[in-house]
Amino acid sequence: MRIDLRSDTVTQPTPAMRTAMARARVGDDVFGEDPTVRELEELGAAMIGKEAALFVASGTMGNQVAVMTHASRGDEVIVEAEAHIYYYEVGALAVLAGVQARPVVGERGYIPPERISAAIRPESINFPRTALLCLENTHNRAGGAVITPRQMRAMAEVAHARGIPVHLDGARIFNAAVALGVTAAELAAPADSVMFCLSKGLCAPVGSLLAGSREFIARARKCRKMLGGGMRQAGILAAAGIVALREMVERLAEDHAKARRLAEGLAAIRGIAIDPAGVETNIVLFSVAPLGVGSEDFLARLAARGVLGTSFGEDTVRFVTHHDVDASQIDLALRAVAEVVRELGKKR
Ligand code: TLP
Repeated sequence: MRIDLRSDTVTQPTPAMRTAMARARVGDDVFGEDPTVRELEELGAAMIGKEAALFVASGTMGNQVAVMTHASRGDEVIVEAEAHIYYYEVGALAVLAGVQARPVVGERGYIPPERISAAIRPESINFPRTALLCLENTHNRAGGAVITPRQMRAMAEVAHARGIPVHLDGARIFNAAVALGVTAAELAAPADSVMFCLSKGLCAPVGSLLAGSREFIARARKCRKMLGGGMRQAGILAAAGIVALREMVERLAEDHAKARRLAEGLAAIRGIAIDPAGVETNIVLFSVAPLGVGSEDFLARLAARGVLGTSFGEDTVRFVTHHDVDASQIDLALRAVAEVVRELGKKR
């Protein structure tokens, strides 16, 4: 038995994707001649409500290309203190974009506007220029927390009022949209650029899109090329992305239902600390602190029973539900957790 709850990135491409990939018409995308990439970029731009989009190799590449396009070396970029772009991208803000991050602590991914306002640098010979505000929806380290359109607008407004553009890391923007019952375009409207992933809950094998104005995307295209992201006959990959956007968005609600089942099951196990009400999408965070073990130790015992998760801190574990685990496997995973808890109880 192997139940992989490490991430929605582990999803396999669907049979429809493999068929589309095999049949894709392709060309050299650096010459702008791949019709399937162009179709994906147009579809993605329309669905996210922006003028244009750019197919990139990964969410990380999309985020970093965005920062490089918005900001210059030595600029400062405001990020939520646990945002992926800052926490999980190997220091790329510093290394690739050459910017300095200004982390601001948020509440479940939402940064109260007055905290954003306070972090914006006034003009001074001593200060870097605040060049960009980065937001994340859903917020990964906040446990897939959803940020509403009203909150998105409130955060973007303070930046825009000071002439600062806004980038949205919308790796799981469709999870947020489905959970809220709004369109992804509505959520992305306050942002000047948005990155969203095809390779997470939407099950495409590879790729993300960066969207924005036509002028922004033209400049971003050069940054992508600089990073080695000009992918030639990328239509093979884009074909799966088109299926992801056309067929896989609405079903994200099923992943959310499975996460809820998982959260409620975990809440019923003594020794697991979780607030099921905090589970809004497909990410489930819980603490094993009451068991007196660290998350790595807990995960190793769980892996020995075929259930995989990731460590999200000393005693925090993350499970992510997705297309390739069904409700019965969620129940099996819960049984394995209960067994590990029993085993640890005996040890003490
Ligand atoms: N996140 C991965 C890990 O890196 C943690 C995961 O398993 O959740 N933005 C957000 C909000 C993300 O969660 C991720 C991936 C990315 C960007 C980067 O996407 P990739 O992995 O395609 O570079």
